[in-house]
Amino acid sequence: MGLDIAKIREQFPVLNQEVHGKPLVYFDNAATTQKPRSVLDALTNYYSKDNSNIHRGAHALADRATRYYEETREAIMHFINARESAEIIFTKGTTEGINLVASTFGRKFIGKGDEIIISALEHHSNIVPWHMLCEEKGAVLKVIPINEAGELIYEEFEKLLTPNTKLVSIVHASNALGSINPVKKIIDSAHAVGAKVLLDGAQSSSHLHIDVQDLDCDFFAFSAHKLYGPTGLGCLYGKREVFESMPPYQGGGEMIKEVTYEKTTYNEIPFKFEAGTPNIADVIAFKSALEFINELGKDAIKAHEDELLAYANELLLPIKGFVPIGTAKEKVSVISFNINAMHPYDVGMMLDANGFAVRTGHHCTQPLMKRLGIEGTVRASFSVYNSKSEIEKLAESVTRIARIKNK
Ligand code: C6P
Repeated sequence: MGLDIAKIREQFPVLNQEVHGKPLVYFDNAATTQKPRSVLDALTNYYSKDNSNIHRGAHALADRATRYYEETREAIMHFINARESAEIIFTKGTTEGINLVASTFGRKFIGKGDEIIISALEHHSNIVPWHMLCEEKGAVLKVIPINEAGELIYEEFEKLLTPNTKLVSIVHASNALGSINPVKKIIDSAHAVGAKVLLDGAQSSSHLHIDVQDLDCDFFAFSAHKLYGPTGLGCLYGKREVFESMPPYQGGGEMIKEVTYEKTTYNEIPFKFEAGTPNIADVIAFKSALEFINELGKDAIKAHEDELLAYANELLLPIKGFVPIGTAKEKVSVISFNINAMHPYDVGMMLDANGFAVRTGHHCTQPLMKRLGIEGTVRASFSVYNSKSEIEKLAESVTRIARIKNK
């Protein structure tokens, strides 16, 4: 049996509003998802009952807050099937996770003439940290090309691999086009030349079943806010032996074992990478977001989102003037498009006037837009609380907007 979408929507107070006099249709889920009541309640509960610093105080509140905080780490371990919770580090988001790897693993293990491979589908947060590292170290950044459908060309990836490849850092699912990359094959081939692999899971974590042991990736970075959780929070998974081989990220409280004026010895993982008072409330509330997902079931969520994507394709593709951007065979529930030669921003404004929240522009993937020869796209991205009737409304609006230019 399918999910009861009306019932699910009741859990998201923000969805129940009008925008410009029209019911809100929230199709900007790839940017951030809305939060269920349980997450909002968890935040309020924490601040009204448990607020305390963690891992430090010997009092009841500190003890409770620490327990709840570490329970989220355990929940994430199960969510991505890590071997142990010590392999989960809390960050600000995917961006910080990737920067952490660049600053620690990168600084220690990547040197002059070494190679890092990314793909043509990357978000800026999986390009810029490597530019910064390459500039500092004299390393080389290589880019796996894509075909016209927005699919990575696997054969070209194999040609880029050399004994100098130290890291392959690749997006699991593209935020701009939705393409899902063949990451398992990529990981196996990268390991065969001794390279480590980082997966940018910002988009895949919300749509696909993630099993880091099965994937065998060395790092997996993702953001809580794209998984119905709070903003400003993310996770970086890393294999224990890889994390242990890396120097710390930031220095400060909590990440130390002992400090003298002469010397610091560092704490065990994961604490070695979590300097300072962390984002306690949001970590605790994130557990409620994971429970929300687990209760519905990842498979049921994916089935619903796949159905929405198929329905959107069915209704939108025949519209005269509708230009799909990114037609990969394997996609998460993201549909990027342009209408005739209209500027995506203008289309976005017209959709906004009709109550639709979509993203327009380059989606923080400027090199990808350049590769596709466009300035940007309009992106509608679907989530578990979206309905087929919302897709029908989108198709009606797109038809009306396309007529402006087709007259
Ligand atoms: N993409 C989008 O609208 P942060 O901002 O750190 O939570 O996530 C960065 C990030 C990294 N990789 C991918 C594939 C992403 O999609 C994102 C965030 C949002 O597409 C905001 S730019």
